[in-house]
Amino acid sequence: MKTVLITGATGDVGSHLRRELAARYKLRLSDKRPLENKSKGENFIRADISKMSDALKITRGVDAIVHLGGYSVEGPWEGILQANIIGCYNVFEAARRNGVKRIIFPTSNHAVGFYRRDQTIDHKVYPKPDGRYGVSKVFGEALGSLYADKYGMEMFMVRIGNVNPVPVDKRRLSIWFSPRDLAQLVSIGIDKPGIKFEIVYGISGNKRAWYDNSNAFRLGYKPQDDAETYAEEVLKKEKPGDPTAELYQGGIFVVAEEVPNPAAPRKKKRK
Ligand code: 15L
Repeated sequence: MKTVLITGATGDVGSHLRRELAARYKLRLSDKRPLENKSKGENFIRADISKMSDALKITRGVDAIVHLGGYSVEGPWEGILQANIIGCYNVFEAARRNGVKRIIFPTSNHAVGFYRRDQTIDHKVYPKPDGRYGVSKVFGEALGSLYADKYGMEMFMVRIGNVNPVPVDKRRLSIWFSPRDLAQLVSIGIDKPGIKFEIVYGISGNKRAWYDNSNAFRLGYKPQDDAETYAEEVLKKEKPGDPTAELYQGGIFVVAEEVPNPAAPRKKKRK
């Protein structure tokens, strides 16, 4: 059984993956935050990937890395710089030094969020990030490309839409990614032989998708879910949104200045 490191394991996507992949791999979980609901037998290492020493420690001796750790929404530059630029570099570089070849990097729909919703885009389009967070994901994709070409590492980039048990609004009907489809695509990233550098879209088989996900299908991905099942219910509840945001695939990220990260430690108010 392969040993797989999941960074950012306490987050939303990490928690779904922990559950879905537990029987398939020996998981090593890590995060900056403590793992509160640790089940018996789970192997957790608390680590801050903005420190190279921590990145070296957690990546030692694994067969593959699913690098979820980092800032997961639009936010202030300093946080994104530490977690998504320095942290991502540290994890990729630590993997190289420890001889770990395979990395699954969950990039984001926000790496291409400034494409319009009336466009269908594939894995070859030029990035169009919709904020600082999107830029940090493009950085991860570029670093993955460098490490694949220069060091022969195997990089599987998943531009994730929105992972949720059910789609939550109209925009997410296009980019919804069910937990079991997420697990299937990540497993392809871990197990498929011969990967060099691939970009795929992390979405279910959604009827309203604005991605041409043929690269994922070519690699064997067969989504089991389609957000359309929930469309009627979701659209009934939908309220009109910001008209500019509605034009673009990235939604409110294209207009947001700072969306606070609910996972970040709260600043104390000054008296
Ligand atoms: C993302 O990349 C975020 O990590 C997630 O929190 C959602 O905001 C998602 O995109 C989305 O666009 O719905």
